[in-house]
Amino acid sequence: MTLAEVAETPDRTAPAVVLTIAGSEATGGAGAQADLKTFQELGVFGIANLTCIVSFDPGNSWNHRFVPVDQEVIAHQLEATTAAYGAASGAPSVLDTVKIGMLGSPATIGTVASALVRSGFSNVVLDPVLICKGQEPGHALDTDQALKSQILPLATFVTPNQFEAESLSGVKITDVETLKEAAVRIHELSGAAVLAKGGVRLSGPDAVDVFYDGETLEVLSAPKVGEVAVSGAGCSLAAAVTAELAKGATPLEAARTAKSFVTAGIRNRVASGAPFDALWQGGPR
Ligand code: PXL
Repeated sequence: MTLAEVAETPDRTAPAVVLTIAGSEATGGAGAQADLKTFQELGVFGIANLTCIVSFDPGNSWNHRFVPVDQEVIAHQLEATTAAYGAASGAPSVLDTVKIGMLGSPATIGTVASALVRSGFSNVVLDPVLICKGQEPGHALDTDQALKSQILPLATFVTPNQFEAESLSGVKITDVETLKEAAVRIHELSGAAVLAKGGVRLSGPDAVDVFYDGETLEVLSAPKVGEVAVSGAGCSLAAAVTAELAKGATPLEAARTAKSFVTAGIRNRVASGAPFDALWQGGPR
């Protein structure tokens, strides 16, 4: 349908449009694939612009094999997406909400930061992927630094896991109280709403996350489903926040919906020949 035809169809409601700028994870558990599946389940039109391709190595303890997408190709994807759905596109649903996943290199961070500044999105949800399962903490300090200095200040919502929350806040996280301290500190540094994820990593019977937006401090808690982290949980949580914000939810409502979406997805997780299960976004159905 052309834009002119869309304008002539009175009862048609265009879905909210959302973009993820993220990496591909070949087995489909994490990254852009998890984001797109989450977007579809939550009723928004998802677009993925790829920053890198990750293929786990079954012959080497399932470690990451990481290949960056060429900077020009990243810029071209962002250019095409903005021309089709950005503020000046004339599209019925303007792209106003973006999720940032794995960027992977200082060069990509620079390319994406420039595009974000140009586009002026209202909602920028940052999943600050500093570490993935199987990686050494701090394996790429230049990338961590670039993310903190160039992308974090542009974020309106940030979803760090325990390691990332420690790295961003400088607070050592051992329990819910220190998770709260870290969330408050990250809000003060960034101005963003923060959903700091304790997940299965904090001891106790519940998977506990902390929301803080400068006004409301809320502990989101659900009984743990097993003791092992599931692939795609972090990506899907941030993607669900993104979808809900695009549909008009407040940051706190978006955080609550995302938490229950991810809990249901973990309950219905998918096992494979890999040593970790994958979250199933169709779980809530
Ligand atoms: O879960 C973090 C993550 C994000 N994006 C990509 C990944 C991973 C972890 O494996 O591969 C592309």
